[in-house]
Amino acid sequence: MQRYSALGLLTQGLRHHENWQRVWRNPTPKKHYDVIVVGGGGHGLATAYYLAKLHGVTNVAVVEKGYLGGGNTGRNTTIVRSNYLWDEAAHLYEHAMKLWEGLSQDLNYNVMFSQRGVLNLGHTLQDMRDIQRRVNANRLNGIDSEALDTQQVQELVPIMDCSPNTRYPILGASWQPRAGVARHDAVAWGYARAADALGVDLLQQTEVTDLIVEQGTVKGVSTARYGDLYAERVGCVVAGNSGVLAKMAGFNLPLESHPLQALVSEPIKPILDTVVMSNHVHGYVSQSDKGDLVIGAGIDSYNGYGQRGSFPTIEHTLQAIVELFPIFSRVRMNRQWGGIVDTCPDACPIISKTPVQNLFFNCGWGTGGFKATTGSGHVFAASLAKGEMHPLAEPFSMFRFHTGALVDEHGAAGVAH
Ligand code: FAD
Ligand code: PYC
Repeated sequence: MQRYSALGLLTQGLRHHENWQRVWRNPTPKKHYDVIVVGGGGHGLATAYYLAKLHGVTNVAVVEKGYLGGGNTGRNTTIVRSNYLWDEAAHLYEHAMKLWEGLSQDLNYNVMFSQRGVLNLGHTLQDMRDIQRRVNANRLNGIDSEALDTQQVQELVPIMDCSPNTRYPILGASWQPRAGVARHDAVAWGYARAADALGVDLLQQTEVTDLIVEQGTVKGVSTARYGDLYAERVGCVVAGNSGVLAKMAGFNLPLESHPLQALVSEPIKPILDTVVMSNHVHGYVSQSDKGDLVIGAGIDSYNGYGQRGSFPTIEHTLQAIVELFPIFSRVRMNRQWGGIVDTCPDACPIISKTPVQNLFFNCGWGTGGFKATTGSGHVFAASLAKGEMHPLAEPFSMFRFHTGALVDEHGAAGVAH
């Protein structure tokens, strides 16, 4: 497992600061772009980077209403894995995983991708049957995946209570050794810096207030800060705000926006060197390189845009985590926050053309899009450059909700919905 020295972390921190200052001053926007990407999260920034790097499309603006990476990209719990059930999803997430494996070198920026493995626990016979089914499907797709029994789980995580008398006895788990975590702000900064170096305009504090549509074709965006900006193609990558942008263009998306919460503890000595998730008990935990326990919950069941979340959800998660890890019962919480995730009925994304010509959407990643940042940006860039959807994106058209060709990944979503 990769670990980082204190000096390495400090250097990385200074580089973040340096990049923040460099990118912070917005360039003077052009009036006309080849592509405007709305949303400066990881997916939007990755899209801009691959457009410039792989397709030679450098006349690109990323228009972000806040600061780069300040949405879900900077709020997630950084779990990266590709153990999805259905071929369509498995291919897309495994494509992303392969890009993760070379990302620090590609960007010349350490995104601290650490392949420390992810366990998805099973607590009932039905959980174990679902795990076995998914592991088999993963292996048929060439994805590293194993089904472990209680004893094997205990060996991997000695501090977890695997005894049979607990409230949620652990019957086993799925295990993906190549899965892990990455540093989420470094991912945003790495892509931003590389896109900036290739000539992409990064326009922060610039909210898109309307989409300019004439005779069924998008012509550009109206912004609060710079007025109208025109483009040949517009790609919207705005996560929980996607429904709002779709409404501007005159159509609806089958998305719900829900708060999803996480928290970190005070930093403690290294104690957990893998990622433990339990969909059944609605909680998951890893330990960051700084030493904090990174803990996340299931989604809040109500719709909302408040980036906080409700107390009962996080209380339930902490009860479950303490049941699994009694040793954590006296660790203090440091920070708690929420993000707004955009969930689709089949727990899969939308990467798609829309009823408006030259307007594309990439959204619906819900609770699981951080791991897809690389692959999503890669296939969306190809789609925007060519005007045709990349083959890996095809199954995720918004029109699947008309045809019924859903890709139901609720079981692999990893987080309770
Ligand atoms: P964002 O990072 O949200 O970027 C969208 C951007 O669009 C924002 O910066 C926003 O300000 C901007 N925007 C919105 N409206 C406008 C507008 N009108 N004009 C201009 N800009 C606009 N996924 C995993 O794979 N693993 C995890 O462990 C994981 N944990 C999570 C934990 C939490 C608590 C949360 C909230 C999410 C988690 N996720 C996880 C999901 C993951 O964070 C998201 O799916 C992913 O980050 C989405 O990236 P994005 O770039 O599409 O969205
Ligand atoms: O999709 O693996 C995931 C995930 C973990 C935490 C939130 N989402």
